[in-house]
Order: sequence, then C-alpha cells, then structure tokens
Amino acid sequence: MENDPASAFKLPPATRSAVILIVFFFAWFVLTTLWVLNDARRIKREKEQARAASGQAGGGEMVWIPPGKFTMGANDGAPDEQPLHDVRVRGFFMDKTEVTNAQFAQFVEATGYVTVAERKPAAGAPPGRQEAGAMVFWIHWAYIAGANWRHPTGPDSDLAGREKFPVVQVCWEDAAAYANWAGKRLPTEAEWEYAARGGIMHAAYVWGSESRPGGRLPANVFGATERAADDYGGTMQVGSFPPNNYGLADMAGNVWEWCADWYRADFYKKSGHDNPTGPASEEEARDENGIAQRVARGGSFLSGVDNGADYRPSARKKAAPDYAACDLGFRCARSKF
Ligand SMILES: [Ca+2]
Repeated sequence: MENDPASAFKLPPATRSAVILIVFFFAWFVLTTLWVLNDARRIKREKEQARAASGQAGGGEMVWIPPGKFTMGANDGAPDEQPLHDVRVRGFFMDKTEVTNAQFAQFVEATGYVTVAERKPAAGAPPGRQEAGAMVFWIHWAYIAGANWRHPTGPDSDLAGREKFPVVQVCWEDAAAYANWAGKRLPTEAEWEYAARGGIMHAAYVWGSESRPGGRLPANVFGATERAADDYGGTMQVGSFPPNNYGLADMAGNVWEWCADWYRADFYKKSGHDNPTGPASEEEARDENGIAQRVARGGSFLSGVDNGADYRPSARKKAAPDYAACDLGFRCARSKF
C-alpha cells in the first residue's frame, strides 16, 4: 500500500468535502458568470436589432417580442379557442401598429400593386358581385361596388385625413404581398396571440383580467365610447389607445389583423407545441363545405360583448383569403434582421 500512487492523493474526509465544495462553487460561479455575460450580450444584440428595425422603409417601427412559453386559447370562449395548450414561441419582431394607409400607399406607389378588391371579378361572379368591390358594414354587411382600400366604405369615401388610420379592404394575398415587399411576413396565429397577451398570461383581455378597467373599454371596440345607438363607429388613428406591455397598439380592436395561418376550428386539438404554424396546407384547412380560410385576430371597432368580445387575445376569426372588409387589416412580423 505504501507504493500505491493513489495514496498520495488521499485526504482527510473534512478536507475532501471542502475541496468538493470549492470545486462545485467554482463551477457554479463560472457557469453563472457565463450565463449573465451571454444574456447581457443577447439583450445588447436585441436592442441593436430593435433600433435597426425602427424607421424601416415602408415598414413602420417594430418591437422585439422575447421568446417564451404561454398557454394558448381560452376555456370560456368559443369552441375553436379550446383546448388550452402550451405553446413555445421563438423571439421575433412585430409592427407596433396596424399597417397604415400611408404605409400601404408607399407600397402601391413603389410597386404598382393592384389589390384584389380593385380587380374586376372573374366571369361567373354571383349577382351583385360582378363589379370590383368589397364588404362594408352599415347596420348590416353588404358588398359595395367601388369599395377598396382607397375608398374604404364605398366610392364616396376617401383617405383624406386618414393617413395614420389602418389600411382596410385588403385581402390575405394583398397583406402578404405588402409584407413581402417590406422584407417582413405575416405573424403566425401563435405569435399573434403571444404578442397580444403582452406577457400577462391567462388574462382574458390584452390589458388584463378586468373587462372594463376603470369602467371603460381601453380599445377601439364597440361600446368603447359614447355613441348614438345607430352609430357603429369606425377605424381610428393607430395607437389612439394605450399599447400593451410589449408596446403593441390596437392588439384589441380597431381592425382585425390577418395571420399567416390557414384556419381550422379544431386545430388546437392537434397543434404542435413548438412555434406552431397552423394547418400544413390549404387541403388540410378545408372545412365540411370544402372551403379553406385564413385566420384573423384581435377584433375590430365592430366587436362587442354581444358577439363574444372578439377583441379578446384568444378569439379567432376565419375569413376566405379573397375576403376584404372595412374592418379587416393587418400588421407584419419579422424573424430577424
Ligand atoms: Ca387590431
């Protein structure tokens, strides 16, 4: 045993414990330091990216939505908001506001793009829809010839003084074309809901749990302001109400916002948990009538308590990709710069 080389390293138990403790502490210290340094670098990088994102041509200002996990859906909403399921979302950038008329005009100016609602419908369009037009609400919904993004509520309306109002009467493909031009994309449905919640998890509204904090609705939704009974209001300048905790304005109300995903009422039953992107194809999205629709989120100035408070962050809307309406617009996202 005298010659056992290991015996040279034998230490009294107390000393050995102390050495182990010191080694553990040292390892913990090194790992923590590395983690803090790495996080500081990440925050610095994200701030730089957010700065770079500001004032992009035709894009509007974006904010960084940090990666995280949240519970998507609601138990007390419409059946398509169920079941609740955990979703992990990667960090991404999101437009602070809905895309405005001025921003959309820049896109049209630069590209000569003609929106779907401005194009003559194909031969065989149903009666009353043979002229270019779109959906307008006044007491009830109607297809109005001549309604398009330049004339949001019909041929007699225009955009004078509405430069900072959200663009409306844009179909899904119009929104996607704008996003592509701006170097962006439409947000996924999961990204949209995660961003709308602003880090307040499990709350029914983007501003928190109370339906009417301080006795009023802090968003451009039906019933938010005193109006005559026959006044259905309209869009407002973007950012007229306080933004959510991420700095995003009008995630409740003003206009519905197109998302990238195809819609399926039962999608949550089989949704993946890591950055889900909706049904994989148009085919998979077809409902019992063979119709495939896209998702829109956030409610509009027409959304009220009576129709399920569609401005809740979990509420889902489906719309055909070629549907254009006076209360439907969009905002863009971007993965990185
Ligand atoms: Ca909105």
